[in-house]
Amino acid sequence: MLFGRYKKNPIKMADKGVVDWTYSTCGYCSTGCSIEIGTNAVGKPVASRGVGGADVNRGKLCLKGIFEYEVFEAIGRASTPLIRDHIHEPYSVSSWDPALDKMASEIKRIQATYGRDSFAVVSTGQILTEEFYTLGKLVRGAIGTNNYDGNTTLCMASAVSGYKRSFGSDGPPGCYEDFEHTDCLIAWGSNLPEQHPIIYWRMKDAMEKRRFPLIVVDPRVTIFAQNADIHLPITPGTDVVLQNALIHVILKEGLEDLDYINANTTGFDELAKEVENYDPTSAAKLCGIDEDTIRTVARLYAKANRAMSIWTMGINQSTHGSDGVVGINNLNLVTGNIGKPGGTSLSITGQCNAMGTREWSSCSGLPGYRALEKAEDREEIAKFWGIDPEFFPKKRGLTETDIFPAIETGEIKGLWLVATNPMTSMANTARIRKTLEKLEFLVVQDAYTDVETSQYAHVFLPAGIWAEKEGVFTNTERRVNITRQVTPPFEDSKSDMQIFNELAKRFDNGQKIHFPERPVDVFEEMKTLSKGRLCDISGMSHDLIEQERGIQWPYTEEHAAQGAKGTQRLYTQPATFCYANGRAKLIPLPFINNNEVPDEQYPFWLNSGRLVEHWHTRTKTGKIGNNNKFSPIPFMEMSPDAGHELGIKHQSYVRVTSRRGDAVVMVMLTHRVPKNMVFIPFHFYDCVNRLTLGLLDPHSRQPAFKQSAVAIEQVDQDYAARLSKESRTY
Ligand SMILES: Nc1nc2c(c(=O)[nH]1)N[C@H]1C(S)=C(S)[C@@H](COP(=O)(O)OP(=O)(O)OC[C@H]3O[C@@H](n4cnc5c(=O)[nH]c(N)nc54)[C@H](O)[C@@H]3O)O[C@H]1N2
Ligand SMILES: Nc1nc2c(c(=O)[nH]1)N[C@H]1C(S)=C(S)[C@@H](COP(=O)(O)OP(=O)(O)OC[C@H]3O[C@@H](n4cnc5c(=O)[nH]c(N)nc54)[C@H](O)[C@@H]3O)O[C@H]1N2
Ligand code: SF4
Ligand SMILES: [Mo]
Repeated sequence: MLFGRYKKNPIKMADKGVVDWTYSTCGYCSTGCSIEIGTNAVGKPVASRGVGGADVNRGKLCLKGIFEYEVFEAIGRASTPLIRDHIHEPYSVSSWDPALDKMASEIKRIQATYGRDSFAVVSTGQILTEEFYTLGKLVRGAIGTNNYDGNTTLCMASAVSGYKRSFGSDGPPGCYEDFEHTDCLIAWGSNLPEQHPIIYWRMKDAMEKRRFPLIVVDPRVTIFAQNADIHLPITPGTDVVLQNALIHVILKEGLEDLDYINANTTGFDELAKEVENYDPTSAAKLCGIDEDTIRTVARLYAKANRAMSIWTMGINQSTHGSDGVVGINNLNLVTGNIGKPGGTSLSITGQCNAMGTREWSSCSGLPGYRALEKAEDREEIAKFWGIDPEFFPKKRGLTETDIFPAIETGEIKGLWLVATNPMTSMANTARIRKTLEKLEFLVVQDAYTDVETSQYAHVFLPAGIWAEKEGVFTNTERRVNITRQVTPPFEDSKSDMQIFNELAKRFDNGQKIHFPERPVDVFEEMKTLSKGRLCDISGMSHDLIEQERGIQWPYTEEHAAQGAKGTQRLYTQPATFCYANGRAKLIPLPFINNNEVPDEQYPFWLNSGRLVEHWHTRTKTGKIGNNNKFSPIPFMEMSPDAGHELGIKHQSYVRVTSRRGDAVVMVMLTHRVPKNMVFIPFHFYDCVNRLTLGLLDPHSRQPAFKQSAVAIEQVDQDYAARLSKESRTY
């Protein structure tokens, strides 16, 4: 194909020899782009392209999707099971049966010696929904430990908790199409252009057609903030103060939607009483946004015909994460902006299938948004699986962030990690290292052997990745989309579902419960269990999903019979919230400042997050040249003014210290951060999470990854350069 100046050096697209394209859904972020993977004559994946007719991305992909076909055969792919008795010995190569036998017998030994809950399981937001459902069946129904959670506690837990508190259930009510209808958008703690580039493109596209004001709340001057009409550089961890102050102004000026409030909510008087305390003059001192701007934004939002809020980790990863979500919901309920086109409260999800785990993994309960706390839910699922309901615990067990401390105290002795890498992604990794070393038995199930946690495992199980398997993901807007198998699992690795099924056979209940082998049969079970639930998928099928390029739940059999599209929005009718009285709750949010804040000894805020080119702990993007080349080593954003005061030069190395540990990084002087803040991407091993404190939110148990205090000192440049090179695992 030829582009550009035909006669002068035309740009020629490389002919990759694609003979076949297979439909899939991108396996990185929760945007949920439809993607096709091209394979050559010998079946090797050689290209990716966006799917034109897909509503989400309309042919586009970001740079992770474009190079995603390279993840299959990247350096470090795990090819065979590995076992050893002690973590200081080298691994031996194993075949599957001995590895799974060892795993089952160690789980049984630990449970028999220390009790059922002494073996814990931590999973992910990155396997297929059919795999999540199967893992839940195995853990809840056969292994029977209550200490089972996912890395979503590091990610979406506050959104889940906030939705449940406000609306009576999890489930994002809005969709991307809301950008087309809104008259005002506030984005809270979200770096959309880098972290969800295609959602950002949808927003920009809507804005070009019909200009609406954009307000970005972020202590950093991100690209998003630069493109905003109003940027609110909030003092870290104080979003709740700003939310209360906005509602204060709205109520003082009579801008609330009283009809909506009266028909759809409870708790208005209590909320009104609490926000009395947050007049803009006092609030400005706490949240760092001046009082006039608070008033301007409150008026803009409340007077807009339709106003919406989106948010991501700047809200969720905070000691007030769950409150921050409730605060956004309060703001939308008070202004009558839920369930309307362009009027919504939309959490932007993180991982490709963080929604799938919320709906189907049973981590926090039982499948299909059922709760362990409800006897009828326990009975229904036990009957469906063919086991005794008494096998289930009667309330939820520990979250990931409580499982690690329970290993420290000796309550938990064994752990199984499925597709997550806490040695790099949890706060205070020195503590995590000691914790992992303390385990009697650790299993790591990952697609790459060089994942840092494998240093501490007794059994390593190699898993197939993303489009080596078939099944569905749910994206940010509740859209279920399908991944077809492009290529078989790498060498002797197995799909996660095959691994779960094989392990199930080794447990008594596992023999009683039916574990279908084909993803499509698992999907049929989920459909049956979803009937009448909020996340009803009973009208869907794998084929219909591919044909429609994704379908938004709820999608019932009646929807399918009528040939209807999926459901774009929840709570569109009056009083249809999930509390028994159909009303949403307005909840007062008193603010207590419990963060670690900068002081004389540690004078900088440490903020952390992500970059467009990298995915999390870099097991994937660290090996893809066209991603890794943009930031191959750890670096830190620092303001030129702070650099000048400390005599620190652009691109020199510094040592950053906190009360937990230290890290050496290269400095990028930039006005993206204020003078009293530094920002370090969390993608690198032995880097920012050596420093973070990770205080927990009381409702969601999500860590405040974005608020710690650090000091910065000069280091010997040659020594630091050597250290930095050595820290590059690939
Ligand atoms: N390229 C790429 N894309 C990704 C990912 C990735 O690793 N790489 N990961 C995916 C996942 S799992 C997730 S969860 C999402 C995360 O997506 P985002 O949350 O958008 O990304 P982050 O960079 O973690 O944080 C967003 C912003 O929060 C700001 N922030 C810090 N403290 C505060 C605060 O107190 N208040 C407010 N209002 N803002 C604050 C930070 O300055 C930062 O700019 O991205 C998803 N998309
Ligand atoms: N400081 C700081 N820390 C943070 C954050 C932050 O903003 N700041 N963000 C937090 C957030 S939001 C998140 S979501 C977490 C993410 O933290 P992690 O979940 O630990 O990060 P990943 O690198 O995505 O780990 C996923 C692992 O699964 C493997 N994998 C991928 N696909 C498959 C598969 O199909 N099967 C199997 N078995 N394995 C697979 C990958 O190789 C990788 O090792 O990090 C958290 N940590
Ligand atoms: S925006 Fe997200 S889903 Fe879309 S191609 Fe990029 S990483 Fe994949
Ligand atoms: Mo996340």
